[in-house]
Amino acid sequence: MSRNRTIVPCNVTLDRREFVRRTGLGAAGIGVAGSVLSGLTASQLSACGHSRRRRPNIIFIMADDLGYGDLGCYGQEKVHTPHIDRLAAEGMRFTDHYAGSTVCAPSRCSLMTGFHTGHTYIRGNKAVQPEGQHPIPAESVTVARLLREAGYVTGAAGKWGLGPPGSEGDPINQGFDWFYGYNCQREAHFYYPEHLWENDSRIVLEGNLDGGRETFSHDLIAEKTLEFIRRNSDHPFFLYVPFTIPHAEIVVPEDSLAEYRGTFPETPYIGSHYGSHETPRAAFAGMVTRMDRDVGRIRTLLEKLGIAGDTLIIFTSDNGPHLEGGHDPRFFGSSGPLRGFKRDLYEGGIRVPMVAWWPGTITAGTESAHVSAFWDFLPTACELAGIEPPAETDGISYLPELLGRGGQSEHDHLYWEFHEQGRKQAVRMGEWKGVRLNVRLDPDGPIELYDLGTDLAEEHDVAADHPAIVREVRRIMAEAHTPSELFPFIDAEGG
Ligand SMILES: [Ca+2]
Repeated sequence: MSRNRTIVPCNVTLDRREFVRRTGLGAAGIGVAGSVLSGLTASQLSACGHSRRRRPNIIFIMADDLGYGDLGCYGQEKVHTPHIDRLAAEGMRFTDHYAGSTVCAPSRCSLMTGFHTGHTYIRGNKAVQPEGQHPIPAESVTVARLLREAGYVTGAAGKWGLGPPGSEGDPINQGFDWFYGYNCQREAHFYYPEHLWENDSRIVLEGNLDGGRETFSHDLIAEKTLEFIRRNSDHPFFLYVPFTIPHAEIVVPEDSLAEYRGTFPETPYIGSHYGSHETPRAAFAGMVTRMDRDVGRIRTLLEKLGIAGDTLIIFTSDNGPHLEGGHDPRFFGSSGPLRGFKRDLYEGGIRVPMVAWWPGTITAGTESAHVSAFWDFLPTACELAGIEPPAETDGISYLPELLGRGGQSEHDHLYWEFHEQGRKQAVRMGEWKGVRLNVRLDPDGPIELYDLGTDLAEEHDVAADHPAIVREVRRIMAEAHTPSELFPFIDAEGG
C-alpha cells in the first residue's frame, strides 16, 4: 500500500547546469543551485540510492478571495468548477479549514511561516512605494526555504505580497528558486498589467502598454506554472501557485465570459478604483471557471508526465469572498452557509475550501472535519519532505489526516486577529467560536460566543449562557496575541 510507505529523500543528483536549466535561473542563480546541493546531508544522499519512490511533489494552489461556497463541491450551483470538483471526488475535501487571515498579506505570511496572526510578522496589508508590501525579514523561516534546504526545487507563480522586488522579502530571497507574477498585491488589482516579474527581471507586457488589453495576466501565470512542472518533472518540487483571481477587478476574457453571458440578471457596475463592467455576474463566474480550467490543466499535465501519483495538490483560498468591483457574493452564495465576507472574522471571512488530491495515496471521495488552518501547512510540508519542522510554529501537520492513518493531533484552539475596522479577534475552540470587535477602543470589550455545532451561521450569541467558556476565550485572546511594533493592536503598543 502506497500509504504505508516510508517517505525518504531521493532524486537529488542534479548537477548545477541541469539545476539551472530546470529552475530557469540565469548565471546569478548558480550560487543558489550550489546551496541546494550542498544543503543535503550524507544520509539524505545515501537514502536516494536505495529509495524506490521519491518524496512527493507539493503543489499548493491558492485562489484569491474565493469563498467557502464558490465551488461546486462546496454547494455552488451557479458557477461551474468541474475540475476542482473532480479533485475533491478523487481526493479529500476539508469542511473545517481556515485561512491565516481575512485579507491577503497576513494570510500569506501565516501560510509561508507557520504562525497565526497573533505571532506573524505581517498582520495586515501594508503597502510600500512604488511597488510591493512591507517585507518579511531576511531571517524568516519560510516553508520554501525549508523545502529547498531539504533538496526540493521551489517555485512560485502568481501574487506574492510579502516584500518588494529586490528587498529582503522578495520571494527569491525567501527560499524560492523561481518566481513569476505580481510582486505587489496592489498591482494585482488589475489583470492587464504593463509588467510582471520573473525573479529579479521586470517583464514588460507590450500588448498591455497604454491601456492595451492583449494579455490577461492569469493566463500567463497559468502557462508559467505548467512550464515549471515540465522543467522539474523528474525532481521533487514545491510549487506555490497563488492565483490572482477571482479578486476584483471583475474582468475576464471573452471566451470565459461567453459561457455565462445572458445567464444572470445583471446590473452594470460603474467603476471607480476598479474598472467598470456591463455584466459583472457573468464576469465573476467566468473568472472562477477559468481558474478551475487551469487547475484541470495542471492535473492533466501531471498525468501526462506520469507523476500524478508522486504529487500532492492542495487547492484552497486565501480569505473569504470580497464585495468589491461589482461582485455580488450574496447572489452567488459565495460564503455558503457561513456568516460574513472578507474582512470579517465570522466564519465567512476565514473558513475556506480545501481540497487535497494525491492519487493512490489519499483515499478518493473522503471528507474531513479536522480543524486546520494555513499555519499547519509548513509542518505538513516538512513531514512530507522527511524533515523536522522548526521548534517554533503554531502549526500541526495534517499529513496523518491526509493519509487516513489515524493519530492526527488536534489544535486546542485557533486564533486570529485583524488590524482593520476597529480591530477584531476570534478564537475557535472545539465547536465554540468567540469573536470580539472594536478591540482598539475597548481591549477588554464584550465577546460574542457562537456554537458552530448547532449554529454554523453564527446567528445566536450565547455568551450570556456560558460565562466559563467566554472566560476561556478571553484568556486565549490575551495569551495568543503578542505585541507587534509594526502592527500595534491597541494604542498602548504603538512603537
Ligand atoms: Ca485575498
